[in-house]
Amino acid sequence: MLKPQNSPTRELVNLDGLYAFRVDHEGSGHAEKWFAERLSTELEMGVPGSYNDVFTEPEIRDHVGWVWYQREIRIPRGWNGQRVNLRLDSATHEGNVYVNDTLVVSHVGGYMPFGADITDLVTAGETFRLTIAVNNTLTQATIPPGKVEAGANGRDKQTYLHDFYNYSGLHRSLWLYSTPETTLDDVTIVTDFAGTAGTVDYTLELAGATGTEEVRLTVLDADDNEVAAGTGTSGRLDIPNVTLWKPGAGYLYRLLVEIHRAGELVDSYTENFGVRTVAVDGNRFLINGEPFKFTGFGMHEDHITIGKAHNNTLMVADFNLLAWTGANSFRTSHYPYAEEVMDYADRHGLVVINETAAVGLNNMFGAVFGGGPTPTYAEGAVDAATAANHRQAIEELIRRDKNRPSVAIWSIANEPNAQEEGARAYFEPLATLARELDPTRPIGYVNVMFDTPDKSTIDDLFDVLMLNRYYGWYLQTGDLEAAEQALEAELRAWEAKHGKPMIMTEYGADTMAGNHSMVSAPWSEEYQADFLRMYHRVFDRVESMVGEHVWNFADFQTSVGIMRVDGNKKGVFTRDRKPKAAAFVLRERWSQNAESLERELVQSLRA
Ligand code: BDP
Repeated sequence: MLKPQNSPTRELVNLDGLYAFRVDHEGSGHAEKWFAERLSTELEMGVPGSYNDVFTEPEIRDHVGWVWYQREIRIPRGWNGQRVNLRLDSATHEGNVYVNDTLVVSHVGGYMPFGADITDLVTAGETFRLTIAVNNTLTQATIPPGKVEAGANGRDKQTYLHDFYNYSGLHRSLWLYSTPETTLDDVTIVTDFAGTAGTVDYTLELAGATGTEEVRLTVLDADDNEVAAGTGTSGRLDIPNVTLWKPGAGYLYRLLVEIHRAGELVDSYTENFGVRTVAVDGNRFLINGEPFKFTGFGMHEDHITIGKAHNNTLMVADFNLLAWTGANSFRTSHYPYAEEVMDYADRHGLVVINETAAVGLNNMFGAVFGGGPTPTYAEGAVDAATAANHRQAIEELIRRDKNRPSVAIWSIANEPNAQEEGARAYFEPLATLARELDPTRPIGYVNVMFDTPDKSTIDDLFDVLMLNRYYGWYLQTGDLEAAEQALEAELRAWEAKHGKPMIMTEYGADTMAGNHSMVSAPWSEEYQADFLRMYHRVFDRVESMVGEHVWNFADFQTSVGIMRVDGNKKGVFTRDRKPKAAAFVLRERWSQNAESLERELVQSLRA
């Protein structure tokens, strides 16, 4: 689904704001048709926002099941004769959307946009009642998976095999938009270059076409100059003297698609793109044919009070901290991020490892989070139902983000069980699917510390090896000498087995900001700094290491447990974005990189 936009033929109305809000404690809202009348409630909730930290009652914070949002919406008067559409940028994790009494769309999966054409149910100039029911339940079939049990207090209790808190609600923007009867439905752009000549292969899908349309394409550069033009629903456009999209210099072109019929413009849509290539060559990761080393973080969409809501100001602040450290990339751990985040990365030349929400497909974590290890790939655990939702997660992510130059790798799962029988049968079709959907980008999955080279059975299915390792934290706690040896030994074993580029997608130590130690004891700022320095020494000795993403950019909220004190404290910044000592270690190591990127940017601007 294309991201809605204003254009000469389309109008866009943002529906963010305050909504009437009701928690469905009894799970009776659908049967009682809460959508059919004004929501009986005094509560209000802001959109976008996670509701969990907004109310004072534990019954709301840890509610498992449905909550309801409602608001009156007026359709602009001028929209007569246009298609009228709704779009939710996400509903975590399941949404039912009603226009007056009618269910117009249901969607499962908490981090993807969805919507509906509501033309037949509304009238231009008049209002309708928009009701959205959102369910945060995670089951063995959902992505990510979880389990619901009866709690001793009579309420349901949600558990899951990932540590970040299950923030819930409408985390991203809602939109009302008009489209013409004949419209651009999808566009796919693949770029390449040879010397100074750039090429743009495009394929369009139209909806409501009569066959008499003429499609015109124009490529505009960043200064609005026309640099290429063509016609037809698929083809190749040539850009002479192309400016490449590069890490640190996110040069964007725009593809303007115009559909004409009988001399009249019926639809107009603009898609941004960058000209660049990504590839794996032996143990190197190449962007535009040049070796690239990832520096940056695994992150979370997580902020005080608003939880997982997208907020543009907080996003810009986070990106400025990233730039300050010299980071050139990040991973959307452990779910797809808001489209505004991806747009920013495209514009500013950040390289993204784009991850699905498939986190916690690993019952070995039962031993860590309580409950004891049970088989992962089994009926009622990770099974055909999980696989179906996992397929959908991959399809939707690639469809949403396929034209983004920032996306360099698709990560189809975080720390799944890769050693148990069943792992290969589960992952082989998913890897094939990702390749079919996007033959242009390397794919990978993120490997957990239990799945050492002697145990893991799925790595050859992927182009890059992404490792999360905690030597010196969960293993050899406090003993960085032993950790250094163990880390190097494992990386060398991987290098021998795999031969492909390796990225450390997580390495980090929990650190209480303000806690200091002469002897560099775990939880102190000194230990976190020494821990990172140790990893960097090892990375610099192992040739196939092409990336380092520290876990985590900032402290983040988690579910309760004996392993966490008010959340995960592996942040290099605190949850309110103050630097720990480790931030300066990274800035020192990566700023060399930042300076060279800056030089490159200045050169490319001069050229
Ligand atoms: C890894 C997970 C990550 C956790 C991290 C940790 O990928 O989500 O937050 O460990 O324990 O297993 O801090």
